[in-house]
Amino acid sequence: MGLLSSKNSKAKEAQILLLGLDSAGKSTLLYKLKLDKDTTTTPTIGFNVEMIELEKSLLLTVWDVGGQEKMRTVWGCYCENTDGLLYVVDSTDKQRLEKSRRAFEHILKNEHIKNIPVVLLANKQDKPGALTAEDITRLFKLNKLCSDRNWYVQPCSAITGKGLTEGLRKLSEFVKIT
Ligand SMILES: Nc1nc2c(ncn2[C@@H]2O[C@H](COP(=O)(O)OP(=O)(O)OP(=O)(O)O)[C@@H](O)[C@H]2O)c(=O)[nH]1
Ligand SMILES: [Mg+2]
Repeated sequence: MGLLSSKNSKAKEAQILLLGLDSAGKSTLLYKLKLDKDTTTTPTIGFNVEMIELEKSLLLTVWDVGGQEKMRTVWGCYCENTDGLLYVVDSTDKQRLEKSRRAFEHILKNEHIKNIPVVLLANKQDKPGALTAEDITRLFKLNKLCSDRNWYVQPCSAITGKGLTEGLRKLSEFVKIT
């Protein structure tokens, strides 16, 4: 189920959907992972897509869809054929945490991503006052919301790069066993 197609006899390919509110840091982290350098982003209208080879045996195609209000209405269109969801939260944006939680809860109901594994990235940990992974687990009520799937919360910073590979690796592990 989890691994969609084989490009050759060795490497498997998986489709990863990268979602989260606008300004959560999706594009910054995608390009940090892909290019290992800092990029200046502009709000994503539409999507970015990049292939990331985390290990020789698994090629990830990561779809980074814009998170602005208008874009959120089309998130559902990107869910088909998805093997894993990366959901990015700005851990310092306490005012919009509930909005982010609601958007997350809504997308989890999409039938195409029913039961697929989720890694929630608690981003912007380099900033003072960032909520911890434990805070976000509790505030998002993840035990309840994700009781039907594998899930994990990874603290990270798209600016320093800390935690990004770990988050992606965790999702890859889940995708392989799903
Ligand atoms: N300090 C800090 N700033 C970050 C981090 N990640 C992203 N940012 C900043 O947050 C802003 C928004 O980042 P983007 O990557 O464009 O956000 P996005 O989620 O792609 O937003 P949309 O495309 O509108 O959905 C930029 O100014 C980034 O430099 C982080 O980990 N730490
Ligand atoms: Mg973006």
